[in-house]
Amino acid sequence: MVTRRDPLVQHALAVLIRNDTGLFVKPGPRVYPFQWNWDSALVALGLATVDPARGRQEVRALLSGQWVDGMVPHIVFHPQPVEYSPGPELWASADCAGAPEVATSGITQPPVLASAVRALHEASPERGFLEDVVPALEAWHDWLHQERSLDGSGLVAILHPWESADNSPRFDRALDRVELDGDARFARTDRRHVVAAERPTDRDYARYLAIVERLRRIEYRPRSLGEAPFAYVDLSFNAVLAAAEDDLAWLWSQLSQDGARARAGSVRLRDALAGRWDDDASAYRELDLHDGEAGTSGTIGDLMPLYAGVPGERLARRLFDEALWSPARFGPSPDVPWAVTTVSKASATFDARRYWRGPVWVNMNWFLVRGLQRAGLAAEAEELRRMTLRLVTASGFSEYYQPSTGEPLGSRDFSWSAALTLDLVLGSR
Ligand code: 2M8
Repeated sequence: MVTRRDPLVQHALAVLIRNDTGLFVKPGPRVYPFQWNWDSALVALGLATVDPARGRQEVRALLSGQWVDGMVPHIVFHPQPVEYSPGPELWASADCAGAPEVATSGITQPPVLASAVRALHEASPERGFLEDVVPALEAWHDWLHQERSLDGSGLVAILHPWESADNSPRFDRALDRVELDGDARFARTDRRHVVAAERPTDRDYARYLAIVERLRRIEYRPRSLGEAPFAYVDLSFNAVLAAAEDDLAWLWSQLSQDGARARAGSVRLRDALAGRWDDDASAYRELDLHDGEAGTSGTIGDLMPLYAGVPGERLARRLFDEALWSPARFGPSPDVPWAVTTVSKASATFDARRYWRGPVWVNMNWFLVRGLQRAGLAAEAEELRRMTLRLVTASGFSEYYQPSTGEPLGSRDFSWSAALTLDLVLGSR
């Protein structure tokens, strides 16, 4: 049995302690100095295995940035003595109705938080904590369905690549349509810490900022999805939401309440995700709202409904054999032994070094391990879990990894890589 004294566990804990500002855990020591939404949720989830009290603090710090309408923002800019650009001035949240006192961004991120709160409660139940945070989670999920719903199908749209795996090639076509207002000038602090070849290009950044500019003029709340310059049905976001709705319904049950909206939300969303299965591709299809029906994107997003338990065992096995673990697509092959690549090796956009465009990420592997377990593919889940642990043992807790060599890329000492290792080693699910 692995215990807290295991060297990998000790190393992971040391990374989280070093990135702890006292109020929240930074995603990485230098590139990301503020509180990011799904980073903190995954950190809290990992901390459930070793320090649930610290995990609860992480959740409370993130929820201090919640907007009056329920949105939990993608970044909470708790004041920090650092230079970071584009920072709070880009978002100007103080000028928006319903923004909290602390500066935040105006968009959100995949809602992992309810799943983290469930993990914390299972590890160490504390009713008072649930009474405080469950209504806040309910308000956030409800906001997603009100503001971002696609024709009441249960699916929700993201309005910015920063709401998911931002630099993924699945967003390229939608980003190409974003018009720039003349010569965009902007400062980027990210490339002081990470080499340019591992980060988004300036061309992408100009478009990220143009979307923010346009959304800011309408206080980040378009009257319809059609009014937004970018609107995309990201399967990762929706799969995370489906799983989180289940966990939220479970949390309500712990408070002896019904959680009917969350339960119904999860059923609708799962049905809608199931309807996006593409039998020829053995994967799911994403949807660019400004472009109509798109096929599979050739990225790991096409596999993510697995995390939410959408495919049954038979379909999950096909997805595993023909996509996730296929040597020609996302799985290990003689030249590219590390999996799961974030882009299919068969795709022309595959890039082994650039952020979200090919490298292996620990959070994606974690989602897929849990999904394989949910589908009853225990041996396959174990294979991926062990590969992920071999990778972090060999290369440390990096933000992402070169899939041919395992070389660490992006930020070193990355918090969610450390936190999810704790869950993969010590967690029960
Ligand atoms: C990345 O996003 C930030 C902007 O929000 C960036 O590129 O600088 C993404 O990987 C995002 O998913 C993640 O939450 C964030 C912090 O780790 O970094």
